[in-house]
Amino acid sequence: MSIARQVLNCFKFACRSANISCRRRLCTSQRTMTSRHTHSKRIEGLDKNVWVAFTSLAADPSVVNLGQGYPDIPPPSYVKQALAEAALVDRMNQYTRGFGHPSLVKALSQVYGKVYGRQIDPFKEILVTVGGYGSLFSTMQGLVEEGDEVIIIEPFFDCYVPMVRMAGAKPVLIPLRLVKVRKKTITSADWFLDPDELSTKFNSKTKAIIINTPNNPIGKVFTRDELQMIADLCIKHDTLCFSDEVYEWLVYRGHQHIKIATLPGMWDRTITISSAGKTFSVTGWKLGWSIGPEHLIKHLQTVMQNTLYTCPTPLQEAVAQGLLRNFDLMGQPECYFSSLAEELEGKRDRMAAIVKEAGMTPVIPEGGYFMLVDVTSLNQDLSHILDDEAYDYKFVKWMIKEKKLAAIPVTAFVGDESKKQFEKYIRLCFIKQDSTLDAAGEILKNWSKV
Ligand code: IK2
Repeated sequence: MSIARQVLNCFKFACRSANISCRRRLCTSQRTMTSRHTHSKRIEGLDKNVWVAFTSLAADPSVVNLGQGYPDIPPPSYVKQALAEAALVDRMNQYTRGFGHPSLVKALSQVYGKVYGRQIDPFKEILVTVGGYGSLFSTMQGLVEEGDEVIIIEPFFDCYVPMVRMAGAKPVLIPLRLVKVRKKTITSADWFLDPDELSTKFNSKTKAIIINTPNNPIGKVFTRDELQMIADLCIKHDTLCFSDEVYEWLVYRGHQHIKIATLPGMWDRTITISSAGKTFSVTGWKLGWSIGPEHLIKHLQTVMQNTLYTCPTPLQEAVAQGLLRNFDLMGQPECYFSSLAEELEGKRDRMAAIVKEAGMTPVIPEGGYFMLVDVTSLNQDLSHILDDEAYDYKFVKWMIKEKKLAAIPVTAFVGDESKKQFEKYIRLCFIKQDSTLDAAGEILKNWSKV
């Protein structure tokens, strides 16, 4: 065999072996990947998410979007201006204090000092995080552990259950129940928490109860008596309370937002969560905060310093400016904390009228910017949709496709056992420009026309 031929054969052999061993290595590595590197137990069963599913469906510009809760009205110009100005200051473009930019935590302590009627230490009793979500996450990770139980009131903001599970604890659900009264108008106040039923949910494993007032999605504003009843149980069973109050300023006439942390004996056991996104109609800024006693907040701070470390400095500076401006205006009609609620009350009433005209039944919210709507009376037959999903999921998907109107299905906010109770409800968001509400009105007016 010529030298050239021998060299060629050698080369072919080398290539073949390399190929085989490469393929073998690939197979072995694939086997290893599927058997060892699967998801962690912490996230098991948590892959489905209503926002991921419905935000993409509503993204089509021909769809009128009353789904996810964000304003399409402009935020106050002074917060946008403050952000632009902050970005022009060089040091504002660098990291700031991890637990909250000093000017923001000071502004928060000023505003909330007035609301709570107590001094709030800006550095020890406040943590600034990435949105209300970040506040909830650091609360759950910092204070809840394996074997704990956490009581959650249905319908609930959907991330509570996954966050409790990711902390290794068990969510214990209790539904709000609709008082059976024959009335022309149903409001969120007609949904109540049965005190006897709630007391059966507390036991020695109960670490905390999560409350949300004003509530998303139902719009219920818990009364002082209801909060006192919850507080009594927390004190009796020595549990914590996580109070999600991101809609704290959005309360309509005749109702009052009360902070459970201000009830006797509750400050020491309560973390209160709020959001700049909801306060100033800037949901894209994703800034939130937790307020509570130092002995609890310090554990949330530990989570923050080891996960996200800090939040964007210019955004924090702009929110601080917005808070200080409105602190000076508190009690006056121009204060955004109250003027936004006034503006929204008109939109709420308009939305309710539109929905009624279309033959559906609204649940008039006392607070927040969502309205539950009972679609039972439409008798929309969806039996041709074979998906194994709750009626409201099918209804909203059908409505987006056929009617070009997006909403959120309410069973996304409840556990399996309560799905039947809520599957004929959809949630509409009404913090929208009049033109958006008009467009929704047109769709609903022409509902029965093909
Ligand atoms: N807590 C509640 C009760 C919320 O509603 C939200 C945000 N809203 O979600 C949009 C929707 O329901 O359509 C949060 C916490 C989270 O707040 P943030 O956006 O500041 O993270």
